[in-house]
Amino acid sequence: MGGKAAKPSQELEKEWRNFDWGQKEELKKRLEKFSVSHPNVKCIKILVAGQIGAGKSSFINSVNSTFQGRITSAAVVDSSGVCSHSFTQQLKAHQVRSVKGDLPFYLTDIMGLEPEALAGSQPEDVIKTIYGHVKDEYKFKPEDPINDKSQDYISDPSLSDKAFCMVYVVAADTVQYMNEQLNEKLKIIRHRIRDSRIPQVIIMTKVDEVCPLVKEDIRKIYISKKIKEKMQLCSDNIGVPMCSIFPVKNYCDEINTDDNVDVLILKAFDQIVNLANDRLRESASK
Ligand SMILES: Nc1nc2c(ncn2[C@@H]2O[C@H](COP(=O)(O)OP(=O)(O)OP(=O)(O)O)[C@@H](O)[C@H]2O)c(=O)[nH]1
Ligand SMILES: [Mg+2]
Repeated sequence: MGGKAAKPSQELEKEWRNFDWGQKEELKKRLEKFSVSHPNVKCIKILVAGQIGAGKSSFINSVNSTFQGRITSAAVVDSSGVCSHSFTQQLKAHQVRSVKGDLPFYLTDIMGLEPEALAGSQPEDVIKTIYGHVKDEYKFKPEDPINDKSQDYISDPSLSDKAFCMVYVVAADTVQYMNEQLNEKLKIIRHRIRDSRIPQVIIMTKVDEVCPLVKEDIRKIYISKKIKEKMQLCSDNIGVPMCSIFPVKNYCDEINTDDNVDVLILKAFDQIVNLANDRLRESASK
C-alpha cells in the first residue's frame, strides 16, 4: 500500500532514428575509397565551427582516431575544464588520415565563438574562412577580424581553399543555455553561407554528459528521451532540421577506440563529406 510511484522511464518505447550499429566497416571502406567530384580539387575542406569548449578540436581528433583505430590528438584540446576563452587560437586544417593513408578531406579547426562582442572568432572571420580567404595558421584577433589588407588574406581563393560544408559543434550540456548574443553571431554566419547554399551540419557532442543511460551504453543514444529532447532544443534554437543533427561522443579520456563510438562518428562524417562533395560538384558545374 502507498508504495513509491515508479520512476518515469528515461527511455522511449523504441529507437526513433533507424541506426545500423553494424555499418562501421562498410562506412570506413567507402570513405577510404572516396573520390572528390572535381579534378582540380585533391582535398575537400570542411570547417568545424562552434562555441568555445563545445568539442570542435576533439571531434577532429575523434574522426582521425576512428580511421586509425587508435586515439589521436593532432588538434590540441583544452583539458583544463575552464573554457573561459577559446583554447584554439589559430586556423588549422587537419587532413583526415587512416591506416591506409591520407583521405581527401581537411577538417579545419577554428577559434571558438563567444557571446561577448569582442571575444572569440568573429562572424566575419568564420565567413571569410569558409569562402577560402584565410591562410592556414592565421592567428585570430577577436578585436580585429581579418580583412583584405591583412597579410594572411587570400584575395583570389581557389576551390581548394574554400570550405564546402560548415559543421557547427554544439555541446549537449549547454544547448539549453544558448545565449542570445551567440545566437546572433551564428545567425549572421548561417544567413551569409545559406545564400551560397553551403551545407550545414550540427554535431551535438558530450551526449555522455547529459544522459546516464548513454554514458553507460552509447547504443541507447536514439532511445534516450534526454538526447532526443536536447536535439529538438538544438533544432528549435538554431533553426536546423533534426535530420541535420548528429549526436556523438568524442574521445576524451579513453585509451582505446570503440566500435559503437566510431560508427556514430563515421555516419556523421559520411553525411558531412557527401554534402560537401555535392556542393563542390554543383559549384564546379557553373
Ligand atoms: N564528456 C565529454 N567531454 C568532451 C566531449 N567532447 C569534448 N569534450 C571535452 O570538452 C573539453 C573541450 O573540448 P575541445 O575539443 O578543446 O573544445 P573546442 O570546441 O575545440 O574548444 P576551443 O578550442 O576552446 O574553442 C575538453 O576537456 C574535452 O575533453 C564529449 O563528447 N564528451
Ligand atoms: Mg579547439
